[in-house]
Amino acid sequence: MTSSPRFQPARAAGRQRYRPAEHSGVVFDGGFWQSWTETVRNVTIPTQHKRLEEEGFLEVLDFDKPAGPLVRPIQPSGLSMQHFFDSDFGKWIEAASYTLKVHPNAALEAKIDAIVEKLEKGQMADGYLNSWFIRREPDRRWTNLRDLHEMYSMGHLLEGAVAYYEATGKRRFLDVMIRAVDHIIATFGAEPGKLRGYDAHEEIELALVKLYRVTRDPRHLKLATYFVDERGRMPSYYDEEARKRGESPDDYVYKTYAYSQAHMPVRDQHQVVGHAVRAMYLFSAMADLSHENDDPTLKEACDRLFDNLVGRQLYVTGGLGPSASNEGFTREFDLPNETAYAETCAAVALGFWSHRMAQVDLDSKFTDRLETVLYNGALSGISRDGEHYFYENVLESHGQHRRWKWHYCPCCPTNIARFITSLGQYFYSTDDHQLAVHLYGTNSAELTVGNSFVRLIQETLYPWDGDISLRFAVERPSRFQLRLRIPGWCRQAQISVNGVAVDLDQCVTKGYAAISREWRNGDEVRIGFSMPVERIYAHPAVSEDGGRVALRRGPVVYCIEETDLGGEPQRLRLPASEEISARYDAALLGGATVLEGTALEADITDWQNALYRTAPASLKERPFTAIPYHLWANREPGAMAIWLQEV
Ligand code: FUB
Ligand code: ZN
Repeated sequence: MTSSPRFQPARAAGRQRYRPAEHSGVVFDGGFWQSWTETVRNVTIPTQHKRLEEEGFLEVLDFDKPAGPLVRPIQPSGLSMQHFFDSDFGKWIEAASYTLKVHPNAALEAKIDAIVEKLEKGQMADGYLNSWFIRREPDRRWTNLRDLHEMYSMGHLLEGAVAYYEATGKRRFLDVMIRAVDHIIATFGAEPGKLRGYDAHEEIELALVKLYRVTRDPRHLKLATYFVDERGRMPSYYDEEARKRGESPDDYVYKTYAYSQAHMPVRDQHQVVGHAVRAMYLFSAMADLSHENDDPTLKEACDRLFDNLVGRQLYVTGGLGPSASNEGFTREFDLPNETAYAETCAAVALGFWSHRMAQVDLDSKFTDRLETVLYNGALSGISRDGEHYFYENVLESHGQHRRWKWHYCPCCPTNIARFITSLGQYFYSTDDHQLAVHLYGTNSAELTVGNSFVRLIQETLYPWDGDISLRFAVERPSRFQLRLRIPGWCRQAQISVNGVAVDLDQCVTKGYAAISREWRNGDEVRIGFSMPVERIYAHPAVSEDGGRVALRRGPVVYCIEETDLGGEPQRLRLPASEEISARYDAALLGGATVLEGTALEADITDWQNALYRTAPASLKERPFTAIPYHLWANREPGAMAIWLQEV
């Protein structure tokens, strides 16, 4: 076996950092993720392109035609969803490119090339690129960074361009976007004569780091750093910009720049506030920059913010941002279930942030959250058929919630698509001496540890079962340290190497076991994570969940749906002593482990017309089946609940 050029590690800069696996080097050839990745490749990617066409998203690229009527009207903020249509096909190109890298597809490539050709034609001579402003309002470009998403859109195009270049080697799109970045560099910065602004919807920052990792052009890193450092500087650029437009800053629809995490410099922020997706994209860039610039102050800020999110503001599903009014955070411990906004994009972006944190600090507290969103609050955003979606991932429903084919603001479908099509990169990381396994699920992976090429075969029924086999195929004996994440949910773990038990009391640091040895061809590591059904309780300050319990097994959070129960799960009372069992149901939506038990159901038959009475409802036994939350709303519509009353 020789080291293939496809799997060369990216050149490291600054401090040592773990390098995520090349996503294309990890093949899900069985197990849980096989059907999801195939469905996203075969159904989601083509149908999303179809929707983009049908819904007029690609029409915005017809720069040689006069702009047609608006497909999305202007909102009170002055923003139309159409302002950022570029971001949607940017994200779609990114997701499609990840599939292309492993599964070449000339027809798909031609669709992307057609978009790139139009973008190139439409790009202004000075490099500016945004379909809305070029076609509709060229004189208003860069006049409203607070509301109009110009750099957000360019950031997504840039991420798409990097992914397409890495998949195909074609430079055209990348060059278009480098010209757009050159234009931004010429326009924005702290230097005299430049605008001292930054986009209120973060995204360009992390995209620039991705670009920098391809180009190694220090200007790309410097621009990302400038945007992060500038954020929240007072007096606010947005006030100045509003005055220049002849508007009063007081008329800002969202009232506070906390909406955009621009209320104070990022290093001073302690609480996660504002719009959830924006926050997660910003923090992802901060994690990246903490490494690239060897800047511990950004890492410290990220640590504080991460602890605040996880300790006070995160749903049990990994969903985040409870409120629709700001698409984000409200007060700490405010985690309503039925009205949860918990946008799919936000959960996906928490995956991005957690993953980046783990590359600079191998701590399972980060990868635990990556796993939580992966199996719960992000995966719930896409249907089992791969072409229906949730934007809001509520934790409770009375049957009013339905998955949709396309959304008025379809940011989420392409986000979940790019997450799943690049999933391999989240499973493993390496540095010169270590191979870290973050996630479990059947796959075969090709990895580079230092100068050694390693093939790793992971076999498991995870997340339905906690037994995992890792087999090594190495060209020649190779010494490195294997780091294995012990999930935070696991109370009893066993690991052996070639049948010899590993003493976990001696070798676990920050939730990762470390096994150093010379690895030889055929070596096998066996892992056993015990996976009982667990009852989860919320902090007493989460008033919605007082007296209630959620069920979890391994990383998977469960819910009860009306279609299984034959009634509303809100009427169930789960006895504290009730034993709950787990059973694999091969017939359920492609196969899943379900939980079964008997609860008490409040009887409604003897209430006649009374809304209130002096005697409580009588209770009768009711067997129930709970299914993985991510699978809900794939069958008949009906009520659903994660949190159940406990008696
Ligand atoms: O504003 C752009 C995207 O649309 C945001 O990230 C989502 O929350 C949705 O509002
Ligand atoms: Zn979204």
